[in-house]
Amino acid sequence: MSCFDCATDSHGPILATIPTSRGTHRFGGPVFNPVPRVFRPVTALTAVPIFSETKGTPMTDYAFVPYHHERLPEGEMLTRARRFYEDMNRRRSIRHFSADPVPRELIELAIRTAGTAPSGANRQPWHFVAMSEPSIKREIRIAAEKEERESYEGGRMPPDWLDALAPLGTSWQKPYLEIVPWIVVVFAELHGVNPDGSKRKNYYVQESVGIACGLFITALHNMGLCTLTHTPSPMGFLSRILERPENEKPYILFPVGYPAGDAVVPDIKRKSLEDYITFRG
Ligand code: IYR
Repeated sequence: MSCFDCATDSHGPILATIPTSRGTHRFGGPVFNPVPRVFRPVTALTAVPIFSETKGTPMTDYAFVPYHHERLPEGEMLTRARRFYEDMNRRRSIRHFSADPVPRELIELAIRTAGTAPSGANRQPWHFVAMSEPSIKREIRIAAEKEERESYEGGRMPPDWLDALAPLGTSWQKPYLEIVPWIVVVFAELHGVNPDGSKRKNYYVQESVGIACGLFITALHNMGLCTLTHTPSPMGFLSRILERPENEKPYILFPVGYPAGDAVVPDIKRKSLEDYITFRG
């Protein structure tokens, strides 16, 4: 697979020609593969002919617009890159939160940022539920702890897993779920639904949602908030409590807020660069 954004093996002429629901290419090009499509992007209304990377074959109904990019002097690139790395390197997963309120707009901006993630065929297969009501946070805590207790103490987690977690001091107890001002649950949209109710395929769902979550975490850290990537297992209770449709699967739960005044984190080290990098050329 060579192109993540369009999820095709190549941009060759057959895949590059997208038929219209009328069976003819709207720009008068040849129709190689006239499969009717129910879903049409809104931009089809304003589309101009676009040509593939290879041979000038019309390949899409999307309008292509200039990409505006500000090229920075190399010195400034380095300064920004170092500053950003140093700041990101201060990020830690937090398990002790303050109850101090966090404005809703900040949560919204973090979710907006997550929504800028690249995704397979631009399907953007994610849904974010952000909640601050004490009653629902309590309901989630109770349900998460029930599952986690079964995992930690009921034999669902094998001994090697428990051993791996022991130095981090995690347990089935998740009081922070009631303390934090916000819980954000991310759902992966396994498939879309066409207007006629039929399924619309999504592509690279796990990768796409994972990248969106990475951007969410980065955005929170950048705005001075903390979170934890929490994956109570199994997470089916989140679909039920948050009333999400069957085509969405809970992916990660993020408690979001400020750290407690006395928050501690384990003194763990990141791998050194040499351990996870290979340069060639
Ligand atoms: N979901 C459990 C267990 C857990 C698993 C991993 I892998 C961690 O890095 C941390 C915890 C929990 O949240 O406690």
